[in-house]
Parts: sequence; C-alpha cells; structure tokens
Amino acid sequence: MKNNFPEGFLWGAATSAYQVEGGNCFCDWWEWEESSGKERSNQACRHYELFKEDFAIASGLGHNAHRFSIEWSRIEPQPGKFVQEELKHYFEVARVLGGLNIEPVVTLHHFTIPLWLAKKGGWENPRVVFYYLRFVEKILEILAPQVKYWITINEPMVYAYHGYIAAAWPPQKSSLFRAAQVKKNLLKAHLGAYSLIQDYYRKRNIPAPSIGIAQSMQAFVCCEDNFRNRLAARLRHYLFNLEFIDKAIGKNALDFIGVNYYTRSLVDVKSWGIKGLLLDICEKHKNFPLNSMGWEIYPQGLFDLLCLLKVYNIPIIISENGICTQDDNLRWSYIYEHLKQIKLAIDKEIQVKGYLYWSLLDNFEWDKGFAPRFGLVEVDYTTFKRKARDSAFKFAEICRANSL
Ligand code: GCO
Repeated sequence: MKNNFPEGFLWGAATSAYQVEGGNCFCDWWEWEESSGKERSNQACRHYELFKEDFAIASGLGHNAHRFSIEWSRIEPQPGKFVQEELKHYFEVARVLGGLNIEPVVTLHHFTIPLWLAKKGGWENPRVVFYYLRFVEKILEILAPQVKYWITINEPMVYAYHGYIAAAWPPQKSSLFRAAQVKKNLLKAHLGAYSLIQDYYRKRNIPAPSIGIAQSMQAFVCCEDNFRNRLAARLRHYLFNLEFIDKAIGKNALDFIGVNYYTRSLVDVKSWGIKGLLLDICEKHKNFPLNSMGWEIYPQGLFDLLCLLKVYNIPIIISENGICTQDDNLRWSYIYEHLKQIKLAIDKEIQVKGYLYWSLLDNFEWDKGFAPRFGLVEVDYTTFKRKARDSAFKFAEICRANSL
C-alpha cells in the first residue's frame, strides 16, 4: 500500500530526564542554572511523579514506543554510591511502559552529568569512560530484560559544541582542544557501552538489543552556490552529521543510527578561515516558515539526509523531530510534512524503523528555559495539568493506522 509504513514501525515521542522530571538537584545543569542566572528547571513538568499519567496519555495517543533518558545524577549522586530507590524508579518506568505495550527506547546520557563528575573534569577527564560504564552496568542490572533499544549518547557533537566551543552550556569552555578531548571520550564511552551491553545480554541469553547514538543532523544548504560554500557544506556535513557515527560503524559498534532532525543550516562563508568554513551562516535568506526559536522548517532536508545515510545500510530511527511553536496547526503540518519525507525515503528502500516526535510534553529547553513549546501535550507549569493538543490526536491516527 503506498501510504503504509513497515510492519512493526515504532511510533511515539521522546523526552529527556532533566527536561521533564524536575528536582534533579545533583547534576551539573542544576548548579549551572543557579550560578549563571539562567532560568531554573525547578520542577520541570514533574514527570518524575507523574510518569504513569504521561504514559497513559501516550498510550491513549496510539504510541507504541517512548524514548526517555536515565538521570545519572539521580542514580549516583555521590561517586560510587548508587541509590536503590532511584534504580527502582526507572525499573518502574520501563515496567509501566511495557504494561502499556509501549517499547522503551532508553538514552543513557542526555547532556547532564552528576555534579561530582563535573568537578572531576566531566567528559574532558579520560576516567569518565570508567565512571560512565560503571553507571551503565548498574542500569543494565535493573533494565536489561525490559529494554530492546538503547541510545548510549544523545547528540555528542551538540554537547561538545555548546559546552566546549560556544561556551553556551556547562561547563562553558571555549577550546577546540578541550572539545576534541570530549568528543574522543564520548566515542570511547559509546564503544565501551556497546560491548558492555551486548556482552551483558549475550551472557544471560537475552535476545540481543539494538544499540544506537542519537545524532543531531542538519541539512547544510548553500546560500549562494559557489565553491567555498559547497566545500563548507560538505565539511560541516561530515564533521557535524557523520564523523561520530562513521567511527562507531567502523568499529562495528552501531546497530541503528538515531537521527535528531529539526532544520537546515544556510551555509554562507564570508572568509577562508577555519571559523568561516565551519561556522559562517546566512541569517537573511530564511525562505521557509520558522519555529519559535528561529529554526527554518525544511522537511526536504530530512529526506536528503536519509538518502545520504543509505550508504551505511543499517537501520535508522528518527529519535527526535519536532517544532516549538504556539501555533498547533503549524505543529501538525510540521509533523505531517516530515512523515511524508520519511515515507519517500522508505519507498527508496531506506531502512527507517521508527519516528519519535520531540517531545511528548512541553518541557525545559535547556538555556532557552520553558518558553519554547515542543509538546504534543501542553503542560500548565502552574498546575502541571496536561492537555493533549489537536496535533497529538491527528498524529495518533497515523500511529494507530501505521499509515499516512
Ligand atoms: C537536543 C536535545 C533536546 C532538545 C530538542 C529541541 O537535540 O538538543 O536532544 O534536548 O530539547 O532537540 O532543541
């Protein structure tokens, strides 16, 4: 059938612990918000207490998958001290999802780290790989049999860029050398986690899970079609979109590519320096509608990227795709137009296996605070009441029918 998605396609939404749970006071972001004067995450959406209600809403919206992350600083607020009731909490989270026939897709690192680790140098410190794998082992002990899909690291390049080049996120460094160290340790952590998780399942005769990375990808489009812009677009596509997953695939340590896609980037190089080649963008020729953070809505970019990923010949899950907007009609057209592009890719034999909308709930958008509203479900941050938007019900019809 021309509009049908493959049998068993994963339909749902994504969140991350720090952005929705609330009260994550043992992590680097919590301390950074206080010291930098940024908007506080505070209770976020109170998802830590309200997760059963949220998953019931997701189930009612026809979702068969849900991506969430584990807050490392909850599990290990002090080095080597693992909190049993927090481990039990995430066991319960996965159990409730399973009880609703919703496949858990579990992210092990989604930007935040325990404060004690940040004070030891965080992802710059090579010993972080040991700490991360020790944490992953603890999570496996409570989640392994329930989880078929693991995401080891969310957006390694975004994390390295914002925290170690742009100095926009903690630890607010601005050093290509430090960023390179962080990237190297993130890759080592992924490779270590890949082996650890696969060995853990194999030794216990649990069917092998699928392990991926959620890679932020942008469509790099030349503003003016000249040699310098074409070179810069190819360079950025490789460095930002592909390099990290390329290295994981090269080590046979990636079962699926998680694609976090939102927008395109207009390449407009003003000078031949490395900064110009890697960072110069055009702000004036934004010819497409924008989200509330000024990101262009460019669904075709997702199709173009999926075609470029076909060469890897491994499954792809759209682990994030979404729009922050006050206009729910725009949210719905964003979802529908991107799903059309995914279907076009699937019709070209590209192995897309799932679509997880960002986000189930309105939530804390990092240094942008609570203003950007991404949710299928509106959250009143005073009463914490949830209200599914019209777009959520339209998306639900596609989830249930497995068809556009
Ligand atoms: C990211 C993160 C999410 C964001 C989302 C919207 O990609 O930055 O995974 O935490 O909230 O992408 O910016």
